[in-house]
Amino acid sequence: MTTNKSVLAWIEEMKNLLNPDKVVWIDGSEEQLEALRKEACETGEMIKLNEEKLPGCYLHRTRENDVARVEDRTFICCRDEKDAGPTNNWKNPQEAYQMLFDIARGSYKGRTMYVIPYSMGPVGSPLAKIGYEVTDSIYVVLNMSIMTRVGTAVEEVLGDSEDWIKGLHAMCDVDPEKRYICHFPEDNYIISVNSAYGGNVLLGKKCFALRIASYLGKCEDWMAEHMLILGIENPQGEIKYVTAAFPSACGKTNLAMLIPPESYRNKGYKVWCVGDDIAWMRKGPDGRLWAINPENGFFGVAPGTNEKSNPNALASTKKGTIFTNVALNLDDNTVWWEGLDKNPPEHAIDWKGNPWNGKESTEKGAHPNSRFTAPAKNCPCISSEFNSTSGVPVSAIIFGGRRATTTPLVYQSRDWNNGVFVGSIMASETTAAATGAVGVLRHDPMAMKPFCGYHMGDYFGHWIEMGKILGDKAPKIFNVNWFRLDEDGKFMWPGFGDNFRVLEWIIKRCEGKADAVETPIGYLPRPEDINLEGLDMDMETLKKILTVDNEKWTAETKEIEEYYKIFGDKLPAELRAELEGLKERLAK
Ligand code: OXD
Ligand code: MN
Repeated sequence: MTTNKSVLAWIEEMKNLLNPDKVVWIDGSEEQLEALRKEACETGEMIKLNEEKLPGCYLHRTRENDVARVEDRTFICCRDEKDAGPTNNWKNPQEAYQMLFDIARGSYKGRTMYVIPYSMGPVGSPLAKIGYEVTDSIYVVLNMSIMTRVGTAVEEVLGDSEDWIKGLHAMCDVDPEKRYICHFPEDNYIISVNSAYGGNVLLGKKCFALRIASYLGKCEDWMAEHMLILGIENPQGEIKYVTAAFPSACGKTNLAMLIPPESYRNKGYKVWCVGDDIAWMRKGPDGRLWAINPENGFFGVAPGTNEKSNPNALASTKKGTIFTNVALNLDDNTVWWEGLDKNPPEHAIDWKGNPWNGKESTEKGAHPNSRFTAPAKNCPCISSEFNSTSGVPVSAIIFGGRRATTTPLVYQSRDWNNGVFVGSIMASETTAAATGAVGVLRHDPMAMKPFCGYHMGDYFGHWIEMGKILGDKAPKIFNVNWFRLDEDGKFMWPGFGDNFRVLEWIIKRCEGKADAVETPIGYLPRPEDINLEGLDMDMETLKKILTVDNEKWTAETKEIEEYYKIFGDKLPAELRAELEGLKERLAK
């Protein structure tokens, strides 16, 4: 336990507010965590899985009404409503504190208050930051212990500093009507009440590492982004790093752990995963942009994860993992989800806790947003730099989305500002990671719409600023789309491991070793610039997904023009100029 006065004062405040029977400080020791796992199994909060097949693994089920992030109940509580911007919900901070404290008051009665000191980023890294979360959920403690670095070592690094983030989580009655996920960027404060679903309650992740951190990044000249980080090793042993932003559930975890096609593997190419969801990036001493993954585990979507789509993620879940809302196979006390294999269990319990026969039932066994919380160190392709306190240098930034039409397989932006424009016009068909309709096209600039802790127009401005700070050392910016469909609704690009072929072109472009053609939207590879060795794909299809359709793009610019209106005068002039430039080039 710490002697830090600011921490102790806040914990005292929390004790008085929440009225717990007991306070337990999480020290990060295996003994303490093991005792908590046991306790959670005794109360039914978690189920211990087959120790031989899945050592140290557990299953947890949330309430049926508490299975995803709740964007409509997520608020940015800054003093001036204008600073939250058009893409965030806003509440007045004083009113929000009052409302949330009223909801949480006394709610730990009869319960334990767990105090979790945690570091986002390797403990002691100059790029890392520290938070405290109080919670009345053992599930949260155990998940935070996988997703972040927790315990006494973190408190030692913090010392007497007041530079830390407060996080209050109270399960209360898990009442969806009183569920709020609130952020106070000006106070470094997060409050989450009436939920027990990961994305809403593991406060280090989206709440701190993106919403609060994006605001800190703007104030302190760095970037907190919804991006994976991966390293690509060539046969000479040189590793180049890229970061990539995709909206939720667009295959970010798959790309982060990709296995190159056999022909590349035989030559000695490898991919190393540094992170699958969040990147914190800062200008390094050498002037380049350096990135760390602030997390320590993967909170991945289970359905669709299998031996073919992502063997590395699957391997990561084989020990020390907490599964949430997947099906329980009663025959051998293991787990199952849709898309794991073609052999669903007959004797099972579905994610709602009901008996389930996977061979006969038309209901799903696992919730579409069911998750695994797996330690990053389990991942067979985890980067040797994963724990590096200085991070990794970024050669390229990749944006992408799920677009059935219009957006080609890959293109390179003309320069940094044009790249910021490309990120700002990102749009994607929605998935199950958040509540709401699935399959609807929505704008999701830089995949940050649900995660930017301040005005998105100012956020674009911050990106433009970072370009000036980095100058000619700035990473090159690209856009990819793995999801083009043909007339029959079939994917035109194989995706998964074959995405490596596109990464190869991207790296070669960064090294000045690959050709491209200039088009109105940016630089595209010629079909022959993408290596199809060992892939059964015809040139005609590749040509189609490497073509810029002027008509569709002209329609797109009209759409962008409409969309940009929501930013009003906060839209940087540079982005307006980029849009005008694109319109002119398309008209030629
Ligand atoms: C996630 C998300 O959980 O983006 O990573 O929804
Ligand atoms: Mn995410």
